[in-house]
Amino acid sequence: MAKNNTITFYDLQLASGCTISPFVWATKYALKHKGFDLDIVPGGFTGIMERTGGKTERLPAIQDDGEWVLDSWLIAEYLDEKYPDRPTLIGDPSVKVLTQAMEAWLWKTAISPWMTCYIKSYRDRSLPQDHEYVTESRERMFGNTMENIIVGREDRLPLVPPQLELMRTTLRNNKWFGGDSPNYADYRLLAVFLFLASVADTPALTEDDPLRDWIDRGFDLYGGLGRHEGMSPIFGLKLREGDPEPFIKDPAKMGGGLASRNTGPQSTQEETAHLRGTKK
Ligand SMILES: N[C@@H](CCC(=O)N[C@@H](CS)C(=O)NCC(=O)O)C(=O)O
Repeated sequence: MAKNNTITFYDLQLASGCTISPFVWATKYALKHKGFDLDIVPGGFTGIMERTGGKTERLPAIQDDGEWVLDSWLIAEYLDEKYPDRPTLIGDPSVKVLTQAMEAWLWKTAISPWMTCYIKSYRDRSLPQDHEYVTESRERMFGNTMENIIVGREDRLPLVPPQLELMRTTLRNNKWFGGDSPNYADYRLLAVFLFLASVADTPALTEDDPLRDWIDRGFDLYGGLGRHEGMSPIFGLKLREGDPEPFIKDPAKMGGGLASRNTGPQSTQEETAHLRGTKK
């Protein structure tokens, strides 16, 4: 049982002290959701084994009254199991399955291209003692130099926002992915945008992106947990001629039956008239 309501949290930070990893961000939110105070063990990419006494090479990790728990998903499950009387993170097993599906999609759609745009600032913002490791490990991962990886990013950045319509459609009809209040699904997905804000040296989303409402509400949670001074604005992407529309502006193009509820002919007659060609 957490002593003094406090759980030891092994952070993965940039030089500014801001958390970088999406896994670590999601865990920070999960602990706050459960109402815990965090005893933060600071640090970056190098020295994780030393900081954790040889327990892990990867973060996040927590220690709850001496008990170690590793891995962001296992930590969330542990918290729900150990503290069932506190607000639920996952609840029904389908939340985990669907969130993992959504997250896999979002990583492929957004984190992958963003990594190729922000890898250099990711390294430049890391702790000085991490620079060499981050440079070498990430250049090995990409098979290219940091400087080369980011070439052409102004052409790639505008291609990402139009791909995020799935999230916009969902949030048009729901306040949170958790429904009326946020749950672990929100934290896993918000973590991608928190990661973005921790490394973005130029904005990735347009000022008027409808995702902004959910992102801002998410960053503001728990006393502004996602508002660290080391983070950068993610809205303000300037589009150039020929760039694709960043999001669907006409709700009529969103595929009626999916998002609307059939409450009788009244609710469908306009669409029916359109289908039958009898619309006046
Ligand atoms: N499955 C693990 C993944 C953890 C993980 O890969 N963490 C990365 C941070 S993004 C890490 O610790 N990297 C250390 C390194 O790059 O050396 C989880 O969900 O916690």
